[in-house]
Amino acid sequence: MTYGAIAELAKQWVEEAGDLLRESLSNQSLKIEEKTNASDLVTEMDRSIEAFFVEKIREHFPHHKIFGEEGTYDDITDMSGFIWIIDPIDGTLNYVKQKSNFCSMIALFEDGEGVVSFINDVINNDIYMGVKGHGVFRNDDQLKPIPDHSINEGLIAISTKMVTKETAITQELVNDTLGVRLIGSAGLEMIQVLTNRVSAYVTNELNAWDIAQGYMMATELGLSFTTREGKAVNLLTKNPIVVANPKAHQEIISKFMKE
Ligand code: 2AM
Ligand code: CA
Repeated sequence: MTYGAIAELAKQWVEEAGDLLRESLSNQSLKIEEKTNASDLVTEMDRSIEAFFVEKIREHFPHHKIFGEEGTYDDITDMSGFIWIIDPIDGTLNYVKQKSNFCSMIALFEDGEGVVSFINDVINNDIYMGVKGHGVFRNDDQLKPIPDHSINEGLIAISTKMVTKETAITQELVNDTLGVRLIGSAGLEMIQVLTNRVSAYVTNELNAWDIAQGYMMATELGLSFTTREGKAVNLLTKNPIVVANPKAHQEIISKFMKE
């Protein structure tokens, strides 16, 4: 099956999951539990959307491996072969508190390289899709390449933990830009960079399911996506990341290397 054919099939699953998520917003008795702390939540929808994707993948691609936030871990010790990475709801705290600003994401990697990827901006009903060799799309529109520019010409997005735990470098970074924007969903923050609404996204350590989908799309669009040390992302561990156009990316990495 070509990457395009896989994407066509997976797009139907992503659309169906988006419908289920929109319908769930009117559920008054949604079950919510804390994971590690009061700001780290999981709902019955995180679990059921992951189960939905897992069922579809197993049905169509029984030999592919799966790595999902809510507990689907096949025996994955390296990135060889086909691996699906799932974040059923990215920004669960927003899903619960705001009923907006969350997304649903899946990506397929082949031998460590992202080949098909989806980020569904559920409330805006915008599905972002990356297909290796074909580009990145918002619904039917292809995203344009982003002109190289300095961080002082644009906005920066950062993860919330950088504000509370890394104040000095965060202040320095923000002072060099036109301003800072925070959403609280890594997927939607990466979309901001992919659509050139912010120039860069910088984070503390995030898991594979938070970044894999944006990583695939950013790479396809010619953006730089690395750890804060400028090293290649390793999806088998957590990574603090910088994603930006190559010029802004280099400026940000230089700041981290001076720390
Ligand atoms: P999630 O909603 O899928 O958990 C919020 O700043 C961003 O960080 C979201 O993308 C959120 O994803 C992620 N996140 C929340 N808690 C986290 C944790 N303990 N470790 C890593 N990422 C986390
Ligand atoms: Ca999640």
